[in-house]
Amino acid sequence: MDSGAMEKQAIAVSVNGVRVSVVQGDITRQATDAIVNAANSSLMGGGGVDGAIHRAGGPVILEECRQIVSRQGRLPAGKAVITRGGNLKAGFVIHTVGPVWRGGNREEQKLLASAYRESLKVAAENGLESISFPSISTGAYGYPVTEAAKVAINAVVSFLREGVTSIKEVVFVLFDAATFQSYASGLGEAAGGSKES
Ligand code: AR6
Repeated sequence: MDSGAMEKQAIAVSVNGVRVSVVQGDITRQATDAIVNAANSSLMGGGGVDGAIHRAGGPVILEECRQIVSRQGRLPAGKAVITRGGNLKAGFVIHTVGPVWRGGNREEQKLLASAYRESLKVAAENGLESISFPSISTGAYGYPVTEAAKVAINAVVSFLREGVTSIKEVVFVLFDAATFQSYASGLGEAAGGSKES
């Protein structure tokens, strides 16, 4: 079965000419120019979406992550770097690190928003046109999903409204139904852009 057929499509909106949509599915199967990895500061792989991306993309990703860490050290929360995508359909992986949830008063919101913004900045600096995001920090890192969805969508929408870049499409790819619902409602509420469907 084609991976597209397995995706549950919710809504798509247009923000400053950029299509922003929410689907339920497996981000490793996305054919956008880049997919974003919810990594940890070591960039050495892990569980969750990180493990899935390294498994699907193959050793080239880890090799490039090693080079990045040897050049610039561990990647702080809220920052992003780019590697090739190896065997993935996506040509590139943008690795970012979300905050660990510690109750909400430890700059979690700021760091989560920064993870989305910095990933978009890296995509634009590399002239990429399409990018897929997972739900950063809401798995192992424990960020409550409803709040994370709002932060994620607001960060993306405000970045896109600030100016035109190479980016033409942003897709949130959510693995499970509850996370998908949170992002679908979040996008419906937040984006004052024109609705496509
Ligand atoms: N496609 C899309 N989303 C996925 C996939 C997939 N293939 N697999 C899991 N998810 P998590 P975090 C969802 O834990 O909270 C890692 O070990 C998952 O259901 O992957 O940022 C890293 O190395 C959840 O909704 O990331 C770090 O140590 C979301 O992705 C740590 O976990 C994020 O869950 C990062 O934790």
